[in-house]
This record gives sequence, C-alpha cells and structure tokens, in this order.
Amino acid sequence: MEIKALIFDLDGVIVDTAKYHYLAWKEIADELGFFFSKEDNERLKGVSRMRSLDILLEVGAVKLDDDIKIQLATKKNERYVGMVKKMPADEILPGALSLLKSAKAKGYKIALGSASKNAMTILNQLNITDVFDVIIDGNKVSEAKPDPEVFLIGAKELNVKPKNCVVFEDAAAGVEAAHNGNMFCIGIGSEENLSEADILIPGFENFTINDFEKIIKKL
Ligand code: B16
Ligand code: MG
Repeated sequence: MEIKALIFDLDGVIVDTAKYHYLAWKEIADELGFFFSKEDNERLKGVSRMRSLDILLEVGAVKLDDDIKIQLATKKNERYVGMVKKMPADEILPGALSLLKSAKAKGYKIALGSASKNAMTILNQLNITDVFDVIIDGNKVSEAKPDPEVFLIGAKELNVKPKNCVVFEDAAAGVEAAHNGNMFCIGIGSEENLSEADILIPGFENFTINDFEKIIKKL
C-alpha cells in the first residue's frame, strides 16, 4: 500500500497538554465541590470540550443547565489557554519534531487532525505551524471523534485518498475515528487503552522515519 500522507493528532501525540486540561478542569471541579482525579482525566482525552464537561459533571454527579455549562466551559478554557500560552516550545514531545521534519523532507504530506479548538495557539507556541501542509482542528469539524470527519477533511484537503494516509493517535476515540475513515492507525501509548490500534509505539523518542517506512512496507 502506498502511503502518501501522515495525519497527526495533537494533544498526547505532539505535546502533553493533558496536564493543563487536567489542572483547568480540576479547578472547576474544586469550585463545584467534588474531587476530580487524574484517572478521571483519562476519560477526557480526545473528546470535545463540552463532552469533557459532561464527563466531569458525571464524575461529580452534578446536573446543571446549559447556560451555566457554557459559562463553566468558557471559564475552563480561559484558564487552560492562559497556561498553554506560557508553555515553552521545548515541551514538544521527544522525537516529534524530528519525525515531522524528516517525513516532510522525504516528501510525505503532513496534516494535523485534532479535536482542539486551541490547536493554532498550541502549534504557534511550539513554533511548528509551518511543518503542516493542512491543519484541521475543532473549529473546522462538526462531528467529534470517533466520527472520522477530522481525518477525512484532512485527507481531502491534502488531496490524498484515505487508504493512502496513516494516522497517529493517543486516544481510543481517535483510533476508532481513523478506522472509521479507512485509515491505518499507529497508536501512541499503551495497550491498556489503545488495543484497537494497528501498531502501537510508546512515543516518538526512538521512532524514526526509517522505522515508519519499515512498518508501511509490510502493508
Ligand atoms: P479544546 P486532540 C483534544 O485534542 C484533547 O485530547 C481533549 O482532551 C480536549 O478536550 C479536546 O482536544 C478539545 O480541546 O478545549 O482545546 O478545544 O487530542 O484531538 O488533539
Ligand atoms: Mg490526543
């Protein structure tokens, strides 16, 4: 199978923003009077902001009207963006920049496929906006992962067929989205929550473009 494009999720694949999401959501939970653990936070990975709030409220068994929920999500986002804007560029995950650059140098098209509406802020903060040929984020999609929309728009804008794309994802919903879009998916993380991924790697630290090509040669 000929692979022409690589589509990267952002949070958890290129940078660990989950810790900032956690701190910002935890403040909301604290204010509502319940404890929100790091384990609970795992459930928020890859899901949209409003769905994240629903999960948080479910954990605290709190029911709120929609207008209050929008206010809370806005408050959380302001705090989250405040933290992300202070994030140094070297928080990019080990090996990610080198993989992105070497893939581009070899002629692969590169896209971002993220649920985050703050993707541009994060990419600018990391100084890596220019590496991407196409950036699809939470502002450009109407359906959240596991719907394949974010990856299918990415493929379409790159002018590459879905079967010629490989997705890198750290969330189960994202792996499912890639498969729903008929794309091969490399999971970033552990077997525990990514058992559906076609191949699993712990991260990019010891993963080069040559390793990638060895994998796709077998497809
Ligand atoms: P925002 P990804 C996702 O990004 C995060 O994993 C998830 O935790 C977050 O709720 C979602 O973005 C929305 O983020 O509030 O910034 O729009 O993993 O798809 O890159
Ligand atoms: Mg992610």
